[in-house]
Amino acid sequence: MKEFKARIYDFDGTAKTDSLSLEHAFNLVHGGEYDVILLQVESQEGVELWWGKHDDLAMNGHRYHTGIMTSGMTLGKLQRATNEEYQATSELYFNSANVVNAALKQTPYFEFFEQGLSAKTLEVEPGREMLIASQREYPPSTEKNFSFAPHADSISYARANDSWPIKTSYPQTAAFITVQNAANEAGFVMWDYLPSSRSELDEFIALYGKDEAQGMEFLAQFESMEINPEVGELCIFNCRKMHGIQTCDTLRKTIGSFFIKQDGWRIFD
Ligand SMILES: O=C(O)CCC(=O)C(=O)O
Repeated sequence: MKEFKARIYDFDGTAKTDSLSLEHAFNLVHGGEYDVILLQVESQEGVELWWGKHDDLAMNGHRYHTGIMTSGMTLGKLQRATNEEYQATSELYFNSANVVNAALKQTPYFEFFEQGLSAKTLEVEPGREMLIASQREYPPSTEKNFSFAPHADSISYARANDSWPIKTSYPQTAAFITVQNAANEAGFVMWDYLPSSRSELDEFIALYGKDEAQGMEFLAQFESMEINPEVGELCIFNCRKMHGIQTCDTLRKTIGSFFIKQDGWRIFD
């Protein structure tokens, strides 16, 4: 199994270096031994090729959050839909996944996870395949703290709880590859705080939306770490813990997905 240069992080601030296969790194994060591992998986030129292959898909840009654009409608947007919005939003999500997944399966990004993790796509209901991945663009921003505000991701956290088919609270891992860094090297920040439900997460989002300083004060009670992945590094992390992307002063680009284990690794976004 191919191994990559790894930087392994802990909330105590230490970073260990090692050499790990993709699956070993994923198992360490998914099993809760570490919260963040960076793997140097591609060169700068290589990663631009990965990005270019996604660009060829010519997917429409979606504004997911104020500070981040994604290449397709991601799960985050579907999960924020209310009961009233769910039907229309889910049609858009699954239809667009249906259209782009065939092309995404030919990308070096997907092939990398297919080879290293034997990752398969995830069907939440028969015939309803989730999107594999998205390109993310962070345009230059003047936000005080974050381009992508602190949040946490769990496949079970839908607002339209009655309609969303996944109720199981799975351990969930995320990964993104950095294609281009912002000039100020805006970091990835993680807090040692795992909201226990969609409503607990929504309480934080409401607090942060109303008064960012109070939101930051709330998070300050938890240990945190700031990590600066380099271009070509894959950041593998426990996405159920709060995390965010600091304000980017120039364009930042990543490609990323989420993963759960259900009869092997499943990739979705
Ligand atoms: O792609 C990135 O920059 C990280 C995005 C993120 O926070 C996430 O996937 O939850």
